[in-house]
Amino acid sequence: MNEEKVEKNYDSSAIQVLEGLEAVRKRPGMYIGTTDVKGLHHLVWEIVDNAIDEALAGYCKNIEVVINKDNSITVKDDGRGIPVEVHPKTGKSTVETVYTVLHAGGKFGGGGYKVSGGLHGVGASVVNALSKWVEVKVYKDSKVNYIRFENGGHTVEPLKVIGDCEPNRTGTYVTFKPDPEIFDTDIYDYNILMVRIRELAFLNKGLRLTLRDDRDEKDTTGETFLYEGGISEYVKFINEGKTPIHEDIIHLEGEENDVMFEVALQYNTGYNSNIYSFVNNINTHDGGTHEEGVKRALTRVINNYARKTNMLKEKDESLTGDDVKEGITMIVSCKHPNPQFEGQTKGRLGNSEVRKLADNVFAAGFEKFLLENPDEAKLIVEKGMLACRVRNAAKKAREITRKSDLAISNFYGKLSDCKSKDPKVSEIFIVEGDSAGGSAKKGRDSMTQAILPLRGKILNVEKNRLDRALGNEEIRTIITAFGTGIGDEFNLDKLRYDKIIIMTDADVDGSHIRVLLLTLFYRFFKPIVEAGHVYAAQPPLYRIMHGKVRKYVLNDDELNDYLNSLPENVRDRAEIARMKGLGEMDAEELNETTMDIEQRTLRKITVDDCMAADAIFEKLMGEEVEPRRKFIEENAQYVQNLDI
Ligand code: 0RA
Repeated sequence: MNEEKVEKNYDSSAIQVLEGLEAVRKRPGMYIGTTDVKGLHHLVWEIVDNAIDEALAGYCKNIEVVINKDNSITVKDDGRGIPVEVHPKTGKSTVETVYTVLHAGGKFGGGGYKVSGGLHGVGASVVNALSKWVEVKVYKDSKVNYIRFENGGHTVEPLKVIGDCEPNRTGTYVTFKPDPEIFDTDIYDYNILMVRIRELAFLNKGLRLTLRDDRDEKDTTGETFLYEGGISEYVKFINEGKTPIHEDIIHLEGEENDVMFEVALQYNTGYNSNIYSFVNNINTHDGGTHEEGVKRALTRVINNYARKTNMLKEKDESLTGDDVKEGITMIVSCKHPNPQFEGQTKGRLGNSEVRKLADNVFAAGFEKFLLENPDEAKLIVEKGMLACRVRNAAKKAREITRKSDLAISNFYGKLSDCKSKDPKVSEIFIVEGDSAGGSAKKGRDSMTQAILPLRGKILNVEKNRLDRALGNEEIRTIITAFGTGIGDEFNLDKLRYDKIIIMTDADVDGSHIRVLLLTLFYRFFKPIVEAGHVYAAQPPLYRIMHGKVRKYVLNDDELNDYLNSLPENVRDRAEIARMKGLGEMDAEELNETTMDIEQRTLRKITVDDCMAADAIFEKLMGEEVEPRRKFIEENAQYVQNLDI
């Protein structure tokens, strides 16, 4: 609308005001994005944002959102109250102006430090335009002021005093009912509101936000969100259920020229990164200068520290941004009086001065943390170094598997595939040794069970680095058999088997192979493990024979239980044999005890199992033979436990 005219002529301004709101009703999408559930909830955020602005200006401590019985929404704040006096430009009260003049919020609202505002940032007048009715109550100067609009922003009751209030009570209460003619749905979703309100509480420390659902008779008090720790508590919340590698959350903040910047982070034992950044409480999905500044500083500071402490040697390559990101949970939040949003969806912060502020604040604080907490620092650096090694090994593996292009005949010579091509019913047994492999082939259900025997030479792998192990033909066969590819090309959907079953003996050689396989899975096929496709077969430890009965049991407890269940005269004559290995069983026995879907027990392998194996593998790769031997002997029990 043309503001020059507004100033000159109040009557024509009234007409233009309605034309403005009418434009919003004609094309709601232009103002609030959509008219679906998302748009419906967007109205709430427009009103809540105004209250948050008042909080950021330092005048409001409590915001309450109520879903009323009729799916109207009330937002109450205890700020100064929207000004009620006549506005010089419109000749109407400022409240009415704010609610009826498009884009008036910022200009008429008294300027100040407006940092919030949704993607569209259009404010109260748009909510009014898209509502069946709106009521605003302003508490200030001991008076309760009231105004009501209907049917897309027509003022039906101009601002008037409807009562008195306590002298120190101030605030703004807004209730609106979205117009069902505009929106596809008029039902508010508690969870959508709760998640964002909780997020706003994390992002604005010390601000109390309450959500109450009056449609729900059981909800009498609502849920209150108040986080004195702000984004630190957000990090803690995200890391719930994960295992942190350092106890204290690192929380750093700084300010320059009215730009406020803060970051909170904590590493966990996982390998995913959870990095969320915000500008003026809005999630910047595509990052931007605030996030870049932190990431750049994070990478630089960790590398400098690792070099200084000689964890990274001169010959070692530096860690990349991706390396130091594994297992990190981080919230970056910036409050900027004049943010520039860039990109297709405006999800990227463009202001270049923020990069430097973020870098400076983060680098100084994070370096201090590393120096003061050497134990934690070591864990963080080691985590990055492991990621770096895995990245390089994966790269090598890709080169090798691509180069060798595994001869198909050779591949099928080793693998006895199942007839079914349906991954949902297919399984592959990775079996230690040719003789067990032979029995497994004879004893299997060839429709659904594939057998891949591994020969002895795989045992030598501890002398090699993992990348060289990937040059090993047996291992390449595994990779080819899975069908998923590796590294960047990995695709879980292409996995050819629902179950990958490791079948090895419970001795040192068997442990060895298990450690190698689990390490391999951990480093190259994590998603397969995570999706629960990897299992360990559980061959029996004892065979008990009496009369015509042959019974197999998995361990000593089961043996004792079984023997105790027999009558004494039978028990005394029972023959107990300790099974030495898979090779000892014939095809029928192997099927019956270990492979048959109806009778066997499988143990699901977890990522934690693989991580433990990976740690052992690191030790096994050592150069000297004697400590390695010793280690295997000492840990044989533990290594076996991986499988029990
Ligand atoms: C500008 C100036 C004043 C208050 C506000 C804006 C204000 C706006 C909103 C919107 C929702 N809640 C709000 N609370 C306050 C201060 C006016 C004065 O000093 O009296």
